[in-house]
Amino acid sequence: MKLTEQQINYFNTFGYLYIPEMFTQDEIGWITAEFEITIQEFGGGKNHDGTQRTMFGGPIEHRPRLCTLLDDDRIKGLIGGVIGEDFNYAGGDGNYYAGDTGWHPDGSWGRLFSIKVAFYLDPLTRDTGCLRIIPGSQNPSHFVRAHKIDPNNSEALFSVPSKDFPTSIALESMPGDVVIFNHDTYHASFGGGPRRRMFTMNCTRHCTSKEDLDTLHQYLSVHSAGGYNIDTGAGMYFPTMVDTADESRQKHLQQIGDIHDVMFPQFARKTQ
Ligand SMILES: O=C(O)CCC(=O)C(=O)O
Repeated sequence: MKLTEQQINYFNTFGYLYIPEMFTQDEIGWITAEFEITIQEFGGGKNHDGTQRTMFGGPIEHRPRLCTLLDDDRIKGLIGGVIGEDFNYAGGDGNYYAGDTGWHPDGSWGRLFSIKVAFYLDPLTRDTGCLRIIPGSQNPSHFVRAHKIDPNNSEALFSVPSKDFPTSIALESMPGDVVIFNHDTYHASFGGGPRRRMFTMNCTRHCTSKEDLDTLHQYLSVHSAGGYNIDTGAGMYFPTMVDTADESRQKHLQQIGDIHDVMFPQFARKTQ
């Protein structure tokens, strides 16, 4: 998949891009089945009782077939189209969500540094927990950021419920659709049920400048296996992702894998 100039403009302007039906029903069928096995066997899903979110790291990294999402030309074209074909894969989270997720960005880097690709595995509407976005809020000059407005206080500030925060949009979605957004873009979900299934892939730019490398270190001090004090047994990534990687996938694992080993030597990959 190659993004059009208009899609790239859209992403850069509004901070997200929604691709309907990126995966066929057959494909999302196996993706969902693999996700279920993973969250049940690895991610704490067996204990999910719907009162709070169940979340685990590296959702695509535990099973060989899910790892291949990182080899998929559509996914690589989507991510590569916005942050460059040499992007770094940076893990992600798998979830059974329960209830609302308030408004938040995942970062405040002030520039396009990292993105999230989100897969929602159930049909979702504006009343049942679909992703909401404040378009343009990744931009430091956007009114939310410039005036330090917390959209979660919308009711108190404007007598408008948070879920209807002015200018926000509700991205109703079907399984197979995919959303990519800048980590700096404000997003939320309202009205979801007790077992809303969703997983993400995070990626950063490949870094060469000192500024970007400094940012990558800050990023990994929080958003990484080591940052969460988790020993994957293979450094930044869970072993299946690394063990089944061909040369092409390896390019997306190299930079962060190497830096993670230095930052978290207690979890570093063992050299043969
Ligand atoms: O679907 C949601 O609840 C929003 C997802 C989210 O907040 C996130 O991935 O950071």
